[in-house]
Amino acid sequence: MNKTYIVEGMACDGCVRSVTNAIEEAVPGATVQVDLQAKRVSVTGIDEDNVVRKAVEQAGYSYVGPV
Ligand SMILES: [Cu+2]
Repeated sequence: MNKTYIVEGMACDGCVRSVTNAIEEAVPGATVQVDLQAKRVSVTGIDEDNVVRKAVEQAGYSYVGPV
């Protein structure tokens, strides 16, 4: 399943990389795309929102929820 989440606290490309890496590590085979301006993180191949929430929070950002 492909889902898009709102994530707050990302300020630069480094943040984008951190969030992308955290989610891709937590969800094997997932592809992550981040729209920094829109605070949107799109994830392919995701079944569990909680996995994304944990990865985002552990990387130090604020998980708001699915769009
Ligand atoms: Cu940053």
